[in-house]
Formats: sequence, C-alpha cells, structure tokens
Amino acid sequence: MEIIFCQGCGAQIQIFDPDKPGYTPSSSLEKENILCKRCFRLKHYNEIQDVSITDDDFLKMVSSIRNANGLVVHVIDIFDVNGSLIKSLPRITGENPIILVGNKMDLLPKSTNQRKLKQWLRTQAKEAGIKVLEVFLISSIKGHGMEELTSQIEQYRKQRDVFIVGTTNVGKSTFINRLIKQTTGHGDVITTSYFPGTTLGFIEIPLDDKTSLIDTPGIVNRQQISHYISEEDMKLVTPKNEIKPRVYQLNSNQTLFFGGLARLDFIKGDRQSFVCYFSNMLPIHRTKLDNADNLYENHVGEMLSPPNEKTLEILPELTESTFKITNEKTDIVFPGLGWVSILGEDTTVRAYSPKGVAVSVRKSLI
Ligand SMILES: Nc1nc2c(ncn2[C@@H]2O[C@H](COP(=O)(O)OP(=O)(O)OP(=O)(O)O)[C@@H](O)[C@H]2O)c(=O)[nH]1
Ligand SMILES: [Mg+2]
Repeated sequence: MEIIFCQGCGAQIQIFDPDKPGYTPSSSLEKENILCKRCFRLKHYNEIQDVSITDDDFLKMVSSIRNANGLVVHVIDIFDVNGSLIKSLPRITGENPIILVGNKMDLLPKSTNQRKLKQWLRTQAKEAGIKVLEVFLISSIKGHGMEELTSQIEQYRKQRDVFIVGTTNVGKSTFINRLIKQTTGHGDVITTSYFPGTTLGFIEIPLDDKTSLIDTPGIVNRQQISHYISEEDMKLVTPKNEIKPRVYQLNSNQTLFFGGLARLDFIKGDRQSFVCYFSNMLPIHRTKLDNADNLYENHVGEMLSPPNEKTLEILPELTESTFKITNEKTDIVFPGLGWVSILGEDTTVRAYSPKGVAVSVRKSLI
C-alpha cells in the first residue's frame, strides 16, 4: 500500500485500527485530500479523540530536526511565555538557526510596548539557552505582523526548509494555515484546535521544488495549566479577545481569587492598585485575608469557579510562594492563567497556584 499522511494532522493514514492515529475508513481512501477520522471529528464536531502517542514520542519526532538543515521558527504563546518557551531548544533542533515568534498578540492590550516586549523576549530566550537571530510579534488569527515575518523567513532560510516548532497549543498550525491562505486562498487546510496535541506528525507544505515549510507536533510541557484542568475550564481561562485589565485598589491583608484556580494575598505594603490581566471570562473575587482560607474551603467549585467538577477531580492542590518586591513595577505571573501587575514599593505578596504550575515574577511587561 502507498504511504499517505493525513492532511490535517500529519499522522500516517491506516485502515486497520480505529483507536490508533491516522485511522480512516477504507471508503475514504478514494478522496483527493484524505483526512483521518480524528481530524474529521475535530473539524466538524469539535470533538477530540485521545491518541496513544506519548510526550516522549513527540519529542523524539521533533528532535529529528537536529539532523536536518533548515531554519527553525520557534513559536511561543505571548500570553504564556513561561509555559511555552522551550528551554534548551538547541538540544532538540541542533545547530540550525532559530528565530523566535511571539504569537497571539491580539490578546495583549493595544497599549503594549512592542519594542520593550521584544527586548524582554530576547533576554528570556538567552536565559533559556536559546540564541535567536531575531524576535517577531504576530497574531496568526488576526494577521498582525505576518507580512514582515514571512519576508524575513524567506531571507533567513537561504533556500532551505523551515521548521515550525513550539509547545502544544501555541498556534503553529494556525500560523501555517494563515500562510497557506495568503498564498493559495485555501483556508483551514491543517487541523487546529484548543486541545493540546492536535498535530501528530510532520506536515510538509512545499515552498518550491526542493524545500518545504514543515508543521511539527507540539512539545508537551507538563508545567502548563492545560494539563490540569477540564476542557470546559480551558475554554474559560484561555482568552479569546483582547484582555481588558481589571484594577483593584487593595489594602494589605486583602486577597484576590482568580476563580478558584489561583490566589494572591497582599501581605504587606501601602494601599495600591493591583492590575489583573486574565481572560475576561475568568471571575475575580476580592476578600479579606482572614476570610480567604474559609472562603476557599467552602466555595471552591461554586462561587470560586473555575474549577468545575471535572477539573476538581484532576487539579493538584494549590501551593504558595512568597515574594518581596522592592521598588520596581512587577508582574506576578500565574502561568497560563495571566498575571497581576503591581507598583511594588516594599510590598510582600503570597501567591498560590496549582502544584506543578509555579508562580514567578518579572519586571512588568506592559
Ligand atoms: N487569540 C489567538 N488565538 C490563537 C492564535 N493562533 C492560534 N490561536 C488559538 O490557539 C489554539 C491552538 O492553535 P493550533 O494552531 O492548533 O496550535 P498548535 O501549536 O498547532 O497546537 P498542537 O498541534 O497541539 O501542537 C487554537 O484554539 C487557536 O485558535 C492567535 O494569534 N491569537
Ligand atoms: Mg498543530
């Protein structure tokens, strides 16, 4: 039998095992563009079928880039930089040159200083052991920054293949679909979804007679919140539109709850603004610190939701870390959920997040 790959996810097409990747009923083999059953269901019913591919299988697959010769485009999610920047990417992609692309810019407030943000990303990459040629900011959905990026990719690739690499769900396939649409007019050729792990194999899009643009499966990062919450909750905490910052004037000994998934205690410091950047759909509750433990115990999953019932079954307990902030505008980052920006003059806060998804602080982004 001729070897064919699913156009939507890159899995090798097979007609024998409906539970394995790439399954398609033999009656569909006649079609010109073959889509596996899983992609078909995702596309038409937005329903995901689990596959028997492990984190390690994906990593191994992507690591074959080490032995290739091409340009690596590392796509990250600008809303979850901690969770999506791949530390020591060079171990996976070898000597190949790398450009860094911050995707989903449409989610950040328009007032974001892009020059500062690029500079910050460059530093982050360096600290993670990644040498990048250049940093770009784009929105694959809205098209922002796409033209500049495509012309730069054309320059940097020097007639070689281009590999689109990143953790799951950063928008690699959406980005490639946008490129295909720009050049051929065909939309949604590759399967995309808000479920992590959509793309299962390499998908080659020819650039010319000899070289291709290659979509790759996402690298799985177990520190991402998406592994600990239900699909319904994932929809709520993933912002869909530009984030509207929510501002709370707090005195010390007050607490903010982000649904019941994260919590921030204002322990010490002068009255000040806490500017919260989260999905507009995630409810924020303010309460007295004294009251907070009680409130959480009695109302998590109800007033403090998400988590919904399904998430509560898999959510690790919240763990705390304390941060002393001296005199710099600082973001307290809850990876995958959002961040809180404070002025921070001699301020102490205690932050809680699900175990395994560690809170961090950074100089303010916005
Ligand atoms: N707001 C916003 N969402 C985006 C953007 N690009 C992609 N997304 C969304 O992010 C989710 C993941 O997109 P995919 O393109 O499937 O991501 P991927 O990196 O290919 O994921 P895997 O194949 O699982 O590794 C989808 O819900 C997309 O709609 C963007 O520019 N802005
Ligand atoms: Mg994909």
